[in-house]
Amino acid sequence: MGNKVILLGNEAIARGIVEAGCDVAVAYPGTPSSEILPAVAKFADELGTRTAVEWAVNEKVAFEVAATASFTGKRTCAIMKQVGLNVAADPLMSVAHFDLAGGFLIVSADDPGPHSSQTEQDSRYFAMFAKVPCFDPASAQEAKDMVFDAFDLSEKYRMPVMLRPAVRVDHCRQDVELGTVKDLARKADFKKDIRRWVCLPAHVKINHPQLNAKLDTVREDFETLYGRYNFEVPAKEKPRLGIIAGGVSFSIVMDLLKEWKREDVSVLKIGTPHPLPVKMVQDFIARHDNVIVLEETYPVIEMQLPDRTKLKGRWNGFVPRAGELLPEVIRDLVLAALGEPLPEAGVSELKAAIEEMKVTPKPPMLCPGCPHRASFFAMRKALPTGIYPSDIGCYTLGVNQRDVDTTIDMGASLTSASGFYLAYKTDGKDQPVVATIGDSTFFHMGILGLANAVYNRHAFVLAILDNSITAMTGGQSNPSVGEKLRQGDEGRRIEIEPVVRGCGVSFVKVVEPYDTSDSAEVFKEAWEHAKANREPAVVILRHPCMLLKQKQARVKVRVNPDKCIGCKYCTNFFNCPGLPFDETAKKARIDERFCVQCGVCIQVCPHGAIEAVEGEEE
Ligand SMILES: Cc1ncc(C[n+]2csc(CCOP(=O)(O)OP(=O)(O)O)c2C)c(N)n1
Repeated sequence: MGNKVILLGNEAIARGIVEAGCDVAVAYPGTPSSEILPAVAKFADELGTRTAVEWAVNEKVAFEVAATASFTGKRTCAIMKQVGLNVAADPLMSVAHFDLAGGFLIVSADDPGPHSSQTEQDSRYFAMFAKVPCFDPASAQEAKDMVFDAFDLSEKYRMPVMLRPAVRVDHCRQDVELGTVKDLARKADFKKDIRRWVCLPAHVKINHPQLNAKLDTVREDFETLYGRYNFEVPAKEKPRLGIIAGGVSFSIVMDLLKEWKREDVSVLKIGTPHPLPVKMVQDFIARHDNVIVLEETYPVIEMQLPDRTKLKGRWNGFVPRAGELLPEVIRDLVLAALGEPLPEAGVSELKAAIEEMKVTPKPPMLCPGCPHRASFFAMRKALPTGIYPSDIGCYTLGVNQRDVDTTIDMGASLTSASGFYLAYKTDGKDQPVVATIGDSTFFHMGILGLANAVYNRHAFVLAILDNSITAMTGGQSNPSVGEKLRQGDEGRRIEIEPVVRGCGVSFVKVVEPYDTSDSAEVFKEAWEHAKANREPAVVILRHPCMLLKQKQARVKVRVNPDKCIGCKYCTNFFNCPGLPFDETAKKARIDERFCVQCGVCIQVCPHGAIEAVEGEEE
């Protein structure tokens, strides 16, 4: 039937964005949303649309660029992960009040669990907070369909609309129906109107009640016109349980009921959790004595109900208040609600299969040959009594070798360095502090912290770990790379050094992190400069990410067993997968499976036990 292909959930969303006639798509990467924008560019290239596709420097910028483009009457979207919406919260709150012209879609991907985020927050809460409608897909196909409806709804009520896919939808694979591009043939036509586009308090006084009225009408629409997303799957027998399920929990519940061949459970699917179709939900509750609510991760559906007395959910703690609703969690909750014992089958089989595979779980680590490892090593060698505030990127994994003392959110390495500086300064103490930040994160939010530190004369060292890529999220471009996504588009590279100098920093040195002795000397010099001049000193450690697969000199190494005393210095302070500690021999060894022959570890061993193998240097 039709033209179906297997797509990743994020690709399905991207395909929906292109087919729906979106003219401007802007994003900042972040798992689990990162695949959406590159797929928008790919489909736009394939389908020959005019869509502008851009990585922005951060989510606030992405949001404002896309939102403003919609003021011209075009369809636009801003894409981010859930914590990205925190960064874009300011424009979200005000643009919600606007009477928009073109459809404006916000895609905010959630990470229940969390798998790769610093919080487990629920973007639907933000939709409630900002008073914007929200769609919550249960599958890849539904996510694609919802993109169309979200754009239509946004244009019907001239307000932003959110799509919040959770990680299991983003990263599932499903056969998805492909369609053609909706040719809207719109021309940008910005109609000046300060009442509409300037968020003065006087205008908000009019716009806020209007926003409330819009929301009431959207709620009515969700009660009546969106039966494809909000519907009941009634029990064939007298129901012993009613389940209200949002997002991907619905798909899991349906799979379980099918597997169990249960006919005594009714399910109410809610695909539009905000504003909640309250009457529909209340009617379902009234017809069931025993009701549970399954939604990730906050009780958003529950909160919007005036009477929760009958509900078993996250609000009253029946459903755990945190964590992903995995199939085994939902299974246990449904059986507990039915008062039935847990069957052993399913999940224990899964556990047995995992055990059979003999997978040894390993914590995430920096890759072998990662330049960040060498940078950290040098920094610590130079300033062993330092405090090391860090940031969000691959380098957060420096926590394994104790080179990361704090992380808060993107850009906080610098501001935390300022905080430490001020705290110690009030005691009259010169405490060495080295902040570490990557190139993408520097442009995302770091520049502001640097300007603040220069202005206020905060003495610390800033190490910019420039691997010329946004590695953590899969290798996207950023201003220090300068590449764009659509074929034929040209970006422009921004060099970090002039930006740093432009912020007023006088000590700026670029070093090769693989040469740890040289960079350690520069770190010492930088700290002396920062202390003497009461200003941040910047060391840029530049070496391409190993994943960029650039050709580099290779040095074959070995551990000389006569010199290795088994002190574990290399394991504790370098922590390379290619250099494990052999607990039987009580000595370090080279694991050829992982070693990339970067040769940096030769500089690490205080006893000179790691040696280049003669004649093997390239
Ligand atoms: C507000 C926010 N947006 C996006 C992310 C996802 N994210 C994690 S690290 C990172 C950037 C990493 O790039 P960079 O700083 O260059 O360091 P690298 O990983 O290349 O070492 C991003 C975008 C996030 N955690 N928080």
